[in-house]
Amino acid sequence: MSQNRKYVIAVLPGDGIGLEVMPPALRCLEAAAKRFGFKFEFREYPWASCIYYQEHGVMMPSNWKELLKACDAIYFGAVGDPASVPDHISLWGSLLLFRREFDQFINLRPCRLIPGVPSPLANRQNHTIDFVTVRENTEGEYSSIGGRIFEGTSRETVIQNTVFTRQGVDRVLRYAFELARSRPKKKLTSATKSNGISITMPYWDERVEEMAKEYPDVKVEKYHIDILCAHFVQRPHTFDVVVGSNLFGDILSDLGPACTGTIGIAPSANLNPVSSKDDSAKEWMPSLFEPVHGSAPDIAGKGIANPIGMIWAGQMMLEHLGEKDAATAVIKAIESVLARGGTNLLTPDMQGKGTTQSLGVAIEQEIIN
Ligand code: GGG
Repeated sequence: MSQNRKYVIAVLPGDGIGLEVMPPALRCLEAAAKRFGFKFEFREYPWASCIYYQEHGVMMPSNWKELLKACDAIYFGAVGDPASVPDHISLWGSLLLFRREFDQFINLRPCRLIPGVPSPLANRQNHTIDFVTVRENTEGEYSSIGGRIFEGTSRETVIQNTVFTRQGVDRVLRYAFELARSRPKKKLTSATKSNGISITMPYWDERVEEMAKEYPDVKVEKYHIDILCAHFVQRPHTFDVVVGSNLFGDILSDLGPACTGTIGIAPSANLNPVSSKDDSAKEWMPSLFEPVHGSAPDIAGKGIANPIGMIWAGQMMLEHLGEKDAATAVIKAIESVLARGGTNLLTPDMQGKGTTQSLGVAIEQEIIN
């Protein structure tokens, strides 16, 4: 491993609690870099935020792509301030644009029951809950294709299409099958709704069945999204890799962490797994790491947001950059601080009275030691 490892990271804190959870997370990453002998250059930008929009009338400067492509990865906080900018404008002007333009077609969202996190599944503390949601991240229900006609009349009609392409469906399924194959349980659950959504979802199921033939070692099951949500609540310990369309994956990856305690600790990696800086034949497209949670305007400014989702997303970024030892140290630090816990350290989403600052410092100290 090179002695002079340095990573350039685009830091986009965004809005609301994104601005609050980013500083402690950056300190944790700095601590990991120092301990494991590499360096970060953090390039922090105020755009991809509603604050920027209010001043400039757009979410980002025109050279945003160039600035981000100059980086090894993007570290993103949260976006949205519905009081000033409609959510679909802020999201499509930043996060969803990044996913699409950088072809980050995999959205990986791990979910674990971690000792110390108060969970509504307290009676399942003896079970290991450890699964990953693989969300299709560039098409599906998140298409911008559609429109309104007869606006303002009694015939007002609104249409939005769902788009499943063979390439789009197959590449997310391939990734999920490979991931399932690499894990001890070797199990893949596919989220569908092919009984009601009669064109796109049967196609999704067909592609799952077709690909399953190549993975005889992976146990495959499919559930309609409604009953799958019920199973997430009642028997989350039975899941391993769960693959879903853009919308279904989004819903499941909030539900999972909520069942195990709090969405405040959940991380997310938006990956372009085929782009590489070393392959000049391909266009470089950076991957993006963010907490699953949004900007949470209801608690923004109070200093009580849980910084763990942001820190854990940083841990996924370390893995992605190839800094495995540093990534292990960060996840261990999160686990040991949570296990030690205590009302004064845990943030209110974990039924404590702690602050973003104190929980962040505790994890940073644990990484240093
Ligand atoms: N931490 C990322 C963030 O701000 N998420 C807000 C959100 O609503 N995201 C929607 C999505 O992931 O599709």
